[in-house]
Amino acid sequence: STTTAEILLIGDPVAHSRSPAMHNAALAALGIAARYRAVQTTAAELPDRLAALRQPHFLGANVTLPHKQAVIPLLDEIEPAAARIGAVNTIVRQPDGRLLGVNTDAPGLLADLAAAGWTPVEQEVVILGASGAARAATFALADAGVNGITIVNRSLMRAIDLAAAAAANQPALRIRALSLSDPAVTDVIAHCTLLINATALGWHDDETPIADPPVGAHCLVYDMVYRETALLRAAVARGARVRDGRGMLVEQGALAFERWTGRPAPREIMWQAAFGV
Ligand code: SKM
Repeated sequence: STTTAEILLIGDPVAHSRSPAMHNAALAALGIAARYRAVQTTAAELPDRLAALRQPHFLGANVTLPHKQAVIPLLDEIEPAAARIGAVNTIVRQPDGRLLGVNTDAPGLLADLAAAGWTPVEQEVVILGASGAARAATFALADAGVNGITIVNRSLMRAIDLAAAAAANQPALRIRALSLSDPAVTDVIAHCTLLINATALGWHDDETPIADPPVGAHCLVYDMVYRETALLRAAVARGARVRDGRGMLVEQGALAFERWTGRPAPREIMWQAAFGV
């Protein structure tokens, strides 16, 4: 008997994810006999889950919160870009069973910003958060050549760590770290041209890292959460342009799909399956 090829989504929680609908539609559209399945996985279960992924019928996996950093020591090889970011959201099983760690969040974000007509020239960026998603955004935007980046986080230590890592990689970049409670945050936000929410606030309720960010009308406010959030509503009220994380979900998924299957991803079909009415 033959076993259907499989791709997993490994995270906790995973029930809310649009990835299974999105990827299964793409696999079906291209006639690829494989299925994509979300498997809720605790930290304690992670080593066994990764070991099982070495079986021949697996193409690979996506990794989501909170495991993007924790999977790294469990993999056999990490692509340089993912190693720099320190977060893996895509695992590609090699023909010999070795597991390769990749980050498609970073290029996915840049692709979606480009689709929104955004260019890195003269950009002053504020990133909210310092977790794996914030790290992907910071390295992606630093490499893209923005003017300056400020990382704003509840824990100043983690923001400083990320700023130092990005600065070591791009000595010409102006980068700084601020605590969310620092009064200077107001001024930095008022002058930024791109504000990104890379915190988990807004995923599972109506929380927001900043209740009323004082953004100007020249600012693009980008929320990685893939629906309208309290942050985006506040930004709209201030006249700013906004974009939620739906495009990024499709782009990071498309890039992962191309790595697992070797085929161009059907992005329109993926968008419709994930977010079409
Ligand atoms: O990086 C992505 C991940 O590949 C899938 C995902 C989801 O299904 O919600 C979210 C992001 O973490």
